[in-house]
Amino acid sequence: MILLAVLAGCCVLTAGCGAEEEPEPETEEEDMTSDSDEMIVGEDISIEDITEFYFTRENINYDAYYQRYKFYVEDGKHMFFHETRERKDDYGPCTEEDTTLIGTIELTDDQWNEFADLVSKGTVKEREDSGDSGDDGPWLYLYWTNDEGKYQQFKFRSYKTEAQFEEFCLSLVPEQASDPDEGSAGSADAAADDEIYQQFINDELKLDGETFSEIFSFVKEDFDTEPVTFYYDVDEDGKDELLVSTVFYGYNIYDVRNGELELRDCGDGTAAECGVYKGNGHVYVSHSDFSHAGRKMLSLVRYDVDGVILETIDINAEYWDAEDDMYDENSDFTYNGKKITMQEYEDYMNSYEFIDPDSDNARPAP
Ligand SMILES: [Ca+2]
Ligand SMILES: [Ca+2]
Repeated sequence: MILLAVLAGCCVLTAGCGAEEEPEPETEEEDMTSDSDEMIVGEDISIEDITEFYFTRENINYDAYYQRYKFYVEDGKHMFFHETRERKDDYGPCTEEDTTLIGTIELTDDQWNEFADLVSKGTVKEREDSGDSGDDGPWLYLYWTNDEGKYQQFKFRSYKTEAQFEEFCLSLVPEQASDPDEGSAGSADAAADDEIYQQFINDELKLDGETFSEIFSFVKEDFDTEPVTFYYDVDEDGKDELLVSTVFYGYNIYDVRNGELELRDCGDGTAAECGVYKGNGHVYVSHSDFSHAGRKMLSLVRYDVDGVILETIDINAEYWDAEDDMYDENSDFTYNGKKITMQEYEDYMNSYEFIDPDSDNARPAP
């Protein structure tokens, strides 16, 4: 299936620049290109002269990761290389031993042209010893025939293009790395998945020896209500997963993998209620705590179809001393551990939409 482990540093930044992106209209392009020390790809530098392009994103802090994409020309062929390293729950830097996914593919002309479109109108300037800015990049370098070994530091024409570039790279990885028959069998697969979910709901299929009614009997006993079931495509592969709302602990999310029903994720007590959010161009499974005093914690993970975590985002507010149990400008706000302002916190929170049975593309499960 898709997106075998491509990591997600991407989104850390995609989200990060999401906030910056909007206020920067077209004028930004003009600003960048007016600098005489910069050369414009596709104008000053011919696409045919590109020999290599490196995209690297790295986090050496907690939950360390490393993501590299490389486009290059070899023996007249257009090639794409990708490498993902992950050190979950640990500090970096990641090394070769942490590699979770790596591969090289030959690109079609269409794919290479898409790459060319994405880098065109980007700029190249003399390399600086950038030093460590402490963020996760990306660091971008374009090598071309007359770069003199120094005019290689690349910048996309806009943040939006940079985000599109990462999306494009992600799309290149899965198709080659896994499940080649995904596309053609898509809708038949989806119907087969639905049938399995339906059997489960009807108590005709057990999971780990328990029927649906047995698993969710506590909802009726504890909360005197029925679990609500609905379908939503949580891992963005075009096939829906089954979501069962258990009230206080949020959703149990079920997936079908290789024809077998699996529990993808679920709540972990009221301090880690499970939900689904849409935002930042993706769908995320959340664990949140909005119900206890002194904090609002939201942790988002993005899964691929195999249940591999591609990205995590933590957005937290803490205000332990607040007498009215409300945050204010002086509370502690963080995004992936980095301090942010209250305004930034609210902007992030507002950019994610909680998914429930009434959301767009949610489908009732009878
Ligand atoms: Ca899906
Ligand atoms: Ca699925």
